[in-house]
Amino acid sequence: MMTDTPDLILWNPIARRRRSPSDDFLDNGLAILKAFLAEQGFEVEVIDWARSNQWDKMTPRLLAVINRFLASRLLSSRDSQSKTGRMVSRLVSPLFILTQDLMSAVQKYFQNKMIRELAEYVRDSGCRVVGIKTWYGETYLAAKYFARLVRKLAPEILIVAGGPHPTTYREAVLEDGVFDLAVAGEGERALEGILSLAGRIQSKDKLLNEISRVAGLSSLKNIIYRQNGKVEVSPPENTDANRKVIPVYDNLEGKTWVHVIVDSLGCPWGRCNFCTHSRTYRKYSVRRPESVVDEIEQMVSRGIGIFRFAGSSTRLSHACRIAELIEQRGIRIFFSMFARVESRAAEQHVYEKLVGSYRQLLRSGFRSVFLGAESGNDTVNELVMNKGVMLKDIVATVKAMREASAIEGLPLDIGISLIYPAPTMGKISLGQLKAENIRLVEQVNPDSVLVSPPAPFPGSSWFNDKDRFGFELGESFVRKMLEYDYVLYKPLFLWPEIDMKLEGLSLRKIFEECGSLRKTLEDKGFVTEVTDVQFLMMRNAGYAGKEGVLTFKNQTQLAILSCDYRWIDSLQARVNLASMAQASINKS
Ligand code: B12
Repeated sequence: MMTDTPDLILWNPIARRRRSPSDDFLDNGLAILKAFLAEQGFEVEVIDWARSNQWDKMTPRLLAVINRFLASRLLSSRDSQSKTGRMVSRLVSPLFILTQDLMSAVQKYFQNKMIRELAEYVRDSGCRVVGIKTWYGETYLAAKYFARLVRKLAPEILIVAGGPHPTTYREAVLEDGVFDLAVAGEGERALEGILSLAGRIQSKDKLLNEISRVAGLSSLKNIIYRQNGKVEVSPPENTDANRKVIPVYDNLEGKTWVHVIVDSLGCPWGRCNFCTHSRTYRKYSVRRPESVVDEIEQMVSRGIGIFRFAGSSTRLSHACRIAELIEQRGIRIFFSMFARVESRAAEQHVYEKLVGSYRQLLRSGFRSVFLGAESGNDTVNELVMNKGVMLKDIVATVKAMREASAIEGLPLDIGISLIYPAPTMGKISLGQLKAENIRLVEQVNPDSVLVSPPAPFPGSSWFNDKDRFGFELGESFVRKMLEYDYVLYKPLFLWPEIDMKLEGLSLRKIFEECGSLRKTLEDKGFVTEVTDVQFLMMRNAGYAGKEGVLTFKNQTQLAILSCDYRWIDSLQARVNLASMAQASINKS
């Protein structure tokens, strides 16, 4: 920790247990804020808890080992059809729930203790402003607990919430009075403005009044603030990916050495009915390929050789320009990204161009990709999703990727995501939608399928036009969503209900339906719920083929269920070695 008084402490909270082996990637967002603010003369201390050793600190080893033993029995009996298997499951289940409850209680104790110590540290640091990166569920609860403590221990410190949550949920983040301010979207210039004012104005009340006044005049953008008892949002900043600075990582301990690189902000399509990314970034802005590749080179010189593009949906022509430069400069890295299904991909000339583009990407180190397919039914894709692509486009895009991979002789893991169940708007039955989703998966034969339940996020068309899409949202919906913990692998009966229905289905029914599609696909031999970043991790750690994916998935599931993270920790160590080795190839 620091010796000088920081102007700002930025904290990244975590949930009590891991959600995924990729939870502790290097946090580019916080590192960008630190680098940008340092350029403006501010001292920033980043306290990033998303580190493997931090989860270990909250988890009693012995209990985790017992948990792992029970979880492995449960998982193997779940897959067994025999009478003995069912009996084992019946005997082990209550024991497992007991050890899980005990684990949660112990973790909560340690988490609260650590948060209390952090609040004391912040109080004693002399800083005037503390910022919290806020995410879903338990992480959000942790952020609120910390904010309450800071309020009590150091009432003059300004508490600012930022990151994905206020970006999505906006005014709702300030509604219960825990945070003083919030920032929606990019935090660089909003924090610069806040820190400049904090340097001039000593009392917190006066500071808050001044920030609200300036935000009210639109001189400070992206600010969520209170004025006259109401929560207001100042106008959004113009999106410009070229203003991004190169992040500074000052502590790599317990992190996975994969650098998430801003290639673009926003989405080139920006019209999907379920999505809010176009609200976060008002327009699609691409970062100059030279800047992207300069940043890649800098990271490589620091020993990082694996990358993930941050774009919500990187435009293919832009990705190709970056790939071309990577090739020209002779840089050897691996990377993954989200890509968009190409409209009219089935037309011969578009298809051929696609194959060429993906060949170029593969040569520059592209190794895994995720595509939003959303559904296998064209009416749903058009009316419900407004994705701008059809079934034949999805099939042809994946085919082009496979062909490119075969021609270059380079591997590519392809994942597609589906939203199921989805609004049907009376056009099709749920059974038919499910069948068509299965047909789509069979046709494209992806390496992984991500099946997500529908969520009407505030700001999306699904939310704004909920009646038309068949959503019933209660008064507490947004509040509950803020704290909702969407954790894969959690047994269905443990999911709390929320005030939401889709075409008459309660949330639990929605999850049940979603799980049933996942199960059908798994029974048919498809891998589900493995993401592009997880492919990057496992392949670099030496897990090859479908066998490797299944080992990775089983081990991850076991580790996450039991909180015995030794396997994930060793995976991280192998990924880090691979990242370093890849980076070092570039030196010779
Ligand atoms: C790449 C990515 C990842 C990567 C790396 C994340 C990372 N380095 O931050 C991986 C795969 C690890 C990941 C993991 C997760 N992700 Co993710 N991820 C993204 C993605 C695609 C890009 C993020 C990015 O790099 N943006 C660019 C950087 C520069 O922006 P940024 O980090 O948001 O930071 C800026 C602002 O948010 C703000 N800011 C950030 N922190 C703070 C703090 C303060 C105080 C202030 C004022 C401002 C501020 O300023 C920063 C600079 O401009 C986004 C979707 C998207 N396109 O934005 C989803 C997204 C952020 N992820 C999401 C989720 C849910 C997750 C997971 C919880 C998934 C899970 N495992 O269950 C985990 C959480 C990881 C964790 N640390 O706990 C959600 C967040 C939703 C929410 N409201 O919480 C998003 C929006 C995707 C979605 N569902 O639409 N993710």
